[in-house]
Amino acid sequence: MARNMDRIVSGVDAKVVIIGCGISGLSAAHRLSKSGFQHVRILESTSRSGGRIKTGRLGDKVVEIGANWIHGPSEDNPVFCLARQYGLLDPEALTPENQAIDVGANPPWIHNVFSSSGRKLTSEEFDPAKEMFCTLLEESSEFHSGGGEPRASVGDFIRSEAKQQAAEKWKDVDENTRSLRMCVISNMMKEHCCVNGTHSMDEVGLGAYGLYKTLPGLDCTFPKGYEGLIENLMAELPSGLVTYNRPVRCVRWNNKDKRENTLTVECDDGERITADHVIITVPLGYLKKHCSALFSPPLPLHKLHSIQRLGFGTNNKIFVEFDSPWWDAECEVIHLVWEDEDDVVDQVPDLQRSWIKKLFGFTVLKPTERYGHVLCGWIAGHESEYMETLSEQEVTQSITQLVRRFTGNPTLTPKRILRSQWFHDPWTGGSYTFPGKGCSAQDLENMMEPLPTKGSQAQPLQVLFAGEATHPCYYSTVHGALLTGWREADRLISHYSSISPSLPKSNL
Ligand code: 6YU
Repeated sequence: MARNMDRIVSGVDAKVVIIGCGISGLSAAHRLSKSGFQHVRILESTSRSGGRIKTGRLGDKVVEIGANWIHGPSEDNPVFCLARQYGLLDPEALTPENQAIDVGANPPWIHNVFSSSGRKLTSEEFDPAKEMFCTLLEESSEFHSGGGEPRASVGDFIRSEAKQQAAEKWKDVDENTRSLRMCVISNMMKEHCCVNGTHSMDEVGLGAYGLYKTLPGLDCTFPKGYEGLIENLMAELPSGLVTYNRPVRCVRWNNKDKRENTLTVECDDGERITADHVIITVPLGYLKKHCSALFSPPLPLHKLHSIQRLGFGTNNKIFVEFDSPWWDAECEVIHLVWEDEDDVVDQVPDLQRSWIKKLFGFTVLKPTERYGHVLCGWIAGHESEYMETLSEQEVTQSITQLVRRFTGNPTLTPKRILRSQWFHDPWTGGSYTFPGKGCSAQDLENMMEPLPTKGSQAQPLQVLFAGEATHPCYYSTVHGALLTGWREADRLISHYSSISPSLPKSNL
């Protein structure tokens, strides 16, 4: 496990207010409280802890509305280490073999592939296209922003390379198979819109794509729900530390009026809370919309530009339960390939009529003994945001038509469905961060930089920034978010231990 500062700062009186009780706010509070900070408070806008870690129910089945997997469950992943410590994982996730598997961002899932004419595709039709796509995606990670990249976005790069390579490598393949393989590439693009939480791969910057780093370990889930992690961390905090239903409206920092406190947090209900330090953990989606109202004086320009340049899109899930499976017993992911998409597309032409075409397919909830026959459909982008506006009945109808068409079985009927609606969550505004076009490592540096910025004569470390969008290489993940909470707590612990003597302390 990542080590903490190994320090306890005896009885720090400083008042620390943390905005947001997701994993980053919680991990910051946890570390500060364990390190001798006596006045730590979390203000949370909703009635629950966890933020984008949110476990729900489909009938009697536990399903994840938000974060799904521990990405890279191995020794350097603090989420894995905590989950193991709290006894939250299945035995196979704990094995050294599982921790050693290194597949980068491509889990080796067993797939079934169906096409829009109701046919199951052969591996000859699917595998060469998948291989080409994966190679191009890997190449996309190798550019470093600096102007040398051949295209502005990952989408542009993959589309132009795929078309060129298909014409060369597959010139002897018959026209229909070649066209179908290009449709498979469109399907992969849509899948990666979900992985990246973006509307289109055309919005993901090619130069910055390689900033994201993976950890070894085959992704695993929490059998009783991701929220178990939140519950265990909450149980170790002093009671009453979190105030719920308390949205923050404005952080007034750098107040030069000597009669008032330098730093004040103003809540929606009008309450004003003075503090020595504020840790902001609100999602990037919220910041994009509200940063001009949330800070007074406004954030420095370089920070504002980075908030705009970084991307924050929507990835939603649609859980669908069936009485019996229509997929193979060993199948882990189902791809749905539209046969009219050989132009390498990841957006639909008409949202209202064809939003469902953006759903790339389903993952199968495993093991079957635990979940029965439940699929999780994945849909990203504006099509996903439009889906959120429909009634559950309308979504069910579209899903029913979709599976009937792709399987050629007109009797298939979902038993029940449940979908997420992250875009319309007023405190999130989408799902997670991706590097937009023109982004670089500097943007993530700017995101995490505390205020006032270096060189200022004002009281230091007034406003600190944590949350997944502030991690230099694990943005968009739970482990990234958790590490940023620890990072900002450690920043304050260092600050106070350079002022007051520190005592040694064992690990958390
Ligand atoms: C992961 C996964 N996963 C699926 C889906 C989603 C996300 N992630 P929080 O938002 O939690 O907390 C902020 C709080 O602030 C919140 O409670 C608010 O209510 C509150 N707040 C806001 N405004 C406020 C105000 N004004 N006043 C007071 N309070 C306020 N991560 O590790 N595994 O499987 C997935 C997935 C559908 C939506 C995910 C996953 C992302 C994580 O959920 C997320 O990063 C953290 O929970 C965020 O915690 P936080 O504390 O920062 O914010 C190659 C390559 C490509 C690169 N990308 C790889 C992508 C891999 C990511 N894949 C994710 C996939 C899924 C399926």
